[in-house]
Amino acid sequence: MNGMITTPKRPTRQPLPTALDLEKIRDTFPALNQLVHGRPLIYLDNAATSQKPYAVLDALSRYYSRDNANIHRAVHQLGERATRDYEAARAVVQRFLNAARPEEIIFVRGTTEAINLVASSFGRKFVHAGDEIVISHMEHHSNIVPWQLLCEATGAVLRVVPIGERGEFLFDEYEKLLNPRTKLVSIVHVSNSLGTINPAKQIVEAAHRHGIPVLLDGAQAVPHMAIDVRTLDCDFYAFSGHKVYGPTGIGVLYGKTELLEAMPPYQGGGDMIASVSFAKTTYNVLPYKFEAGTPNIAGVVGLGAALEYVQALGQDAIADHEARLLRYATEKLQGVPGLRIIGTAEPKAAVISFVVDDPPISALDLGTKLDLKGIAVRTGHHCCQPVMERFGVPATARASFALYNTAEEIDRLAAALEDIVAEVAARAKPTGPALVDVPFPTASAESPVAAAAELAELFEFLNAWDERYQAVLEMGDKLPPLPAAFKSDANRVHGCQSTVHLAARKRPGTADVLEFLGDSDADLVRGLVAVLERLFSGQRASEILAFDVEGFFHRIGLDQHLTLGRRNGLAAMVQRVRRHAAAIVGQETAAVG
Ligand code: 7TS
Repeated sequence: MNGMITTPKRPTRQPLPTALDLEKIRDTFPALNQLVHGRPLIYLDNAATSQKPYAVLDALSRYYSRDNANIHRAVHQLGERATRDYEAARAVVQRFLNAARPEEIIFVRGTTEAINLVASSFGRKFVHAGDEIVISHMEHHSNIVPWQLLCEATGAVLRVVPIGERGEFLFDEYEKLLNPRTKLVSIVHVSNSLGTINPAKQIVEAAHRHGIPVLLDGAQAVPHMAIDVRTLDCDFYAFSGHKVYGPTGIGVLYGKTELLEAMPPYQGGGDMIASVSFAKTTYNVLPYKFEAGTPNIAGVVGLGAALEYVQALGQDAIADHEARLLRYATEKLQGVPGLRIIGTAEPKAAVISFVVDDPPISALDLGTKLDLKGIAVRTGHHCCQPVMERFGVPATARASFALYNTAEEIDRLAAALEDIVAEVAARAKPTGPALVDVPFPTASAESPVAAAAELAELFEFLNAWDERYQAVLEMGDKLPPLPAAFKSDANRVHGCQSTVHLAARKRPGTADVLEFLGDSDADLVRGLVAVLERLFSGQRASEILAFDVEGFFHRIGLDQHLTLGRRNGLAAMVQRVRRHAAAIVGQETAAVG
């Protein structure tokens, strides 16, 4: 188990001049003070979600322990207090964004729901067949898929602004896409996968010259810079509370009054109506028209506390500190042999996506190895598959910084990466043998059940996840590399974040024995391939199909430690093996029948 709040405090060296008192600030974020795999946590996954200060935790606790009541309907004290705090938080958000009116602030679950609200409501009213919606190539999936759904429903067309080599927004290409059919522009303010800060004001101005409204996805902008929706003059602005030190499950859609007034309700229910009869229902005024049902009251109160916390520290001081962190980290990471940063546009927020090309180390392995050193980064496609495809990589590792990160943490990240690169380079493998030499693995035991019992014995002997992880890696290390001829498209297993190939055959001279070989560019996945080979290769197809493989992974505790993406990848490999087994069983049945 990971240690919770057990470490003596790590000194917070501040070699970068900063107006923030980092030592004091870090004390107000309890989650930062813990051991992970026996090392002090270095949390660099802030673009996914940030940690929470006591100011937010206390506000949540105060609401639930003292003021908990439903809002807008109670005549009693608690209801009045809850309503007052909820609406006070709306005023905090209004000031935070410099919106003209509190009614322009709609509370939603997060950025994703804010964009879906606009796609659904604005889309229903204003978008028709042949119309166009403009997004960019660097959008998060939550600013792609809602528009694709709208296009499918209406016959509208999605147009995509390309991005350049450095991950920059190609403004000229954007302007070329604007035309009388364009009904909305929806662009990310700061990219979560590249860090690019887009020229939001100019994007809005160009669209407005054509009378086109603009939505800005501010999920990654709000934590890093002061936002003024009136200076930007955007029509909609969306952000999530949890990325700006607030609670999960709460976010904001800002919209200009005249647009929100013109849009139909998003969801029907309590609080969003003026009157209901079976003949006709009339809707409540803004913002309640868009806030059906009991909202996330505690979340709203917590979000208000988070934004006040950020403003009290000073958004300029935070931006300045993060800019120094970004410069320092960029310099340090560029010094790691074989490491390549993806996304080098100017200006950029404190987000660094990177890959290691030489020796090739998959993003998944980088993330897993860093985790074992107590360093939390994100790996994968970051919900930006088109960005990965644009840069020709399956995934990146991403370090994303927050106001509480320090230069010392960056030193430790760089040192950890150097160690990982050196360790992998030291055991670089020769290229695979010629095809004719390849021995398909024979059965490791009498049956899959017997093989599983042997594996379970090994894993049950190892208690901690890092020991089991090492055992899986060692098994992967012993896998012979897959010959290039087997790395065909047909053998590629899709659904994994890393590149995985699996080649199978019926063993010559047998009726129903399946043998297979696999490989992956990620050490952990290669280990999982080795586990599957030990379990199944050389076994009878019918026994493979009868074996409860999910139950086995649960029993040895692997499934709890794999992320959803990795579990999906493992499931895809298992499915491929089962498909080959089913094909053999099918042939057998066909032959018999
Ligand atoms: N837009 C951007 C630019 C984002 O980065 C994210 C979340 C979203 C929208 C969706 O926000 P949600 O709060 O509604 O989920 N980005 C990430 C990330 O980079 N890693 O995990 C979540």
